[in-house]
Parts: sequence; C-alpha cells; structure tokens
Amino acid sequence: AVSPAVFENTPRQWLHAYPWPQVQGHKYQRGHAIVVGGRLMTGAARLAATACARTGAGLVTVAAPLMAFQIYATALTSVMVHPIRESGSLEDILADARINAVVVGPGAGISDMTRKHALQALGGDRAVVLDADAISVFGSDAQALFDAIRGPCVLTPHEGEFNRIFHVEGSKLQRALDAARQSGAVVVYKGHDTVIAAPDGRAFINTNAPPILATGGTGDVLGGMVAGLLAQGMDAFLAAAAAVWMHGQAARQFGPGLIAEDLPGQIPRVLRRLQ
Ligand code: NPW
Ligand code: AMP
Ligand code: MG
Repeated sequence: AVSPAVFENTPRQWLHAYPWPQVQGHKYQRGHAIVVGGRLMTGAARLAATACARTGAGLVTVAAPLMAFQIYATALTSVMVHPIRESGSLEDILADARINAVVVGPGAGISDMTRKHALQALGGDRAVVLDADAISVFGSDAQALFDAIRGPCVLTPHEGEFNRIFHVEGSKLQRALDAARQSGAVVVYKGHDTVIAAPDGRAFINTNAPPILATGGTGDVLGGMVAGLLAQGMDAFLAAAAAVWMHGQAARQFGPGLIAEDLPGQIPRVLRRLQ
C-alpha cells in the first residue's frame, strides 16, 4: 500500500529548494563537484561532468587517471581536470574543503580502485553520489558500503545494479524504501517509473521519463545532475528528485534517436521554464 509519505515527483515537491543564482553570488558559492573519471570508458564521466555543470554547480573537476588525462583535458572545456596520483588515492584532490560533492562510478570499472574511491569519497562531510560500478563493486559485500555511508549520499542503481547490493522484496516502491533504510542513503531506483526513496520513509515516484531514455550513458548524465544540485547545497532527497524530473523533462525535448549527450544542453532550458 502507498503510504501518505509517497508523492508523484513534480517541481512542486522540490522547487522551493532549488538554489537560484544570487545577484551578488560567485562561483565558489555555487559549489565545487568532483567527478571521478574512469580509465577506459571515459565517455561516462565526461557526460556526468558536463551534466553536473549544466545543473548549475559553480565548479566541476574531473579527477582523471593519468592514462586518460589527455582525453578528459581535451574533451572538456568548462570542466577542469585534475590528475589522480599513481597510488590511485583521491586524498590530495579531496583535501580542498570547498569540494562539497563527489560522483564515483560512471565508467569506473569493477576494480579495487573503484571500491577505494567510493570509500574515500564517503569518508568526509561532502555529499556523495554512487552510481554504476561504484554500486556493483560492492555486490559481494554490500554491508561494507552501508557501514561507510554516514553523510548525505545518493545511490542511483538501475534494476541490475539494485539487485546486486539489495536483497529485498515487495513492490518497487517497497524495495526502494527498504533499500534506503538499510543503506542510510537516498536510493534512486531507476527505470520508466523511477522511485526516489529516503531512509526516513519519504518517497517520490517519477512519471515524466520517456522510453527513449533507454540508451547508453543517460544514467551517467543523471548521476552528474544529482551531484550538481548537491554541490549547490540541496538536500539529498530533494536533489535526487529534482534531478530525476529535470532529466525526464530534458529527454522530452527529443524523439527516438536521442543520445545521452543531447541531454545536458537542455537543462538550462528546463530550468528557465521553472523560473
Ligand atoms: P540482463 O541482460 O537483463 O541479464 P552493468 P551498465 C542487467 C558504463 N557506461 N538497465 C542486464 O542483465 C557505466 O557507467 C559507459 C540495464 C545487463 O546485462 C558503467 O560503468 C558509457 N541493465 C558500465 O558502463 C555509456 C540491467 O544488468 C546488466 C537492467 C556498465 O554499466 C554506457 C548490465 O549491468 C554505460 O553507462 C536495467 N534496467 N536491469 C560511456 N559512454 O562511457 C537488469 N540489468 O554491465 O553493470 O551495467 O549499465 O552496462
Ligand atoms: P542507466 O541504465 O544507468 O544508463 O540509466 C538509464 C536512465 O534512463 C535512467 O534514468 C532510467 O530511469 C532511464 N530509463 C531507462 N529505461 C527507461 C524507460 N523504458 N522509460 C523511461 N526511462 C527509462
Ligand atoms: Mg548506468
């Protein structure tokens, strides 16, 4: 049964919390997000970083493995690139206290390095988005992930990723709510009927996403969008809900043949219509 705390995801739910740019504001006041880049599948982090900037984050940096540094540096213009040390540690990058959101997972690969990056990202006050491989890599050890989640954290699994770390039953809504409670994170359980669930029992069901979104890289775009809103100080549950709705709305500007990189450029238009 749908509890009274469940609503359809519409701008009415989160628009009051969207951080509209301030007249006297500067970029450092609009947040600084880090997107941890993969070594081989570089498209995913490029999509996430661009989408992150498009949601209004003041600064976005891709933390890039040395072997892929040139790819990120050449492909991205508004986004900065910072090399990850040989050791793979993100410590020096995350040392800057102004960094307030981190995305790990898009294109990261299933490896000890991805696991280490996820745990390092979670070891601080900043908000964290874990998507894709940063979820799957905890498939045999989900409790280690849940134990590490202490601050604001959003997990954005598709069905396959969800089932690797959560073993819950019932309706999609119930599974998402149980997953959020178990993990302590906001869970964005994706699909045509994405459920955004918070550990405290709140949930939104999103209905604006068109089926043309079922194409490679759209999830990576969404992860970056959530982080962009978190960097601007939005609450994790509202940031996740807002990003999911904007993502669906951006996709509705297109028809079949939509590709993931079409989406970020539509975000300013979606936001302008909300003003
Ligand atoms: P089946 O076939 O149903 O048995 P993965 P991934 C299952 C990066 N990307 N949606 C299904 O199993 C990502 O960021 C990079 C999807 C399927 O075989 C990740 O790092 C891109 N799958 C990495 O690729 C663009 C579902 O799960 C398996 C499902 C892998 O990500 C593309 C796939 O699992 C991509 O985003 C559902 N709703 N339900 C780039 N441009 O660089 C069940 N499955 O291989 O862990 O997932 O999404 O391919
Ligand atoms: P990912 O699988 O990580 O690339 O994420 C895919 C994105 O597309 C998520 O935001 C899903 O909610 C969305 N999506 C996937 N399939 C559909 C569908 N059939 N209808 C609407 N949205 C979808
Ligand atoms: Mg994905």
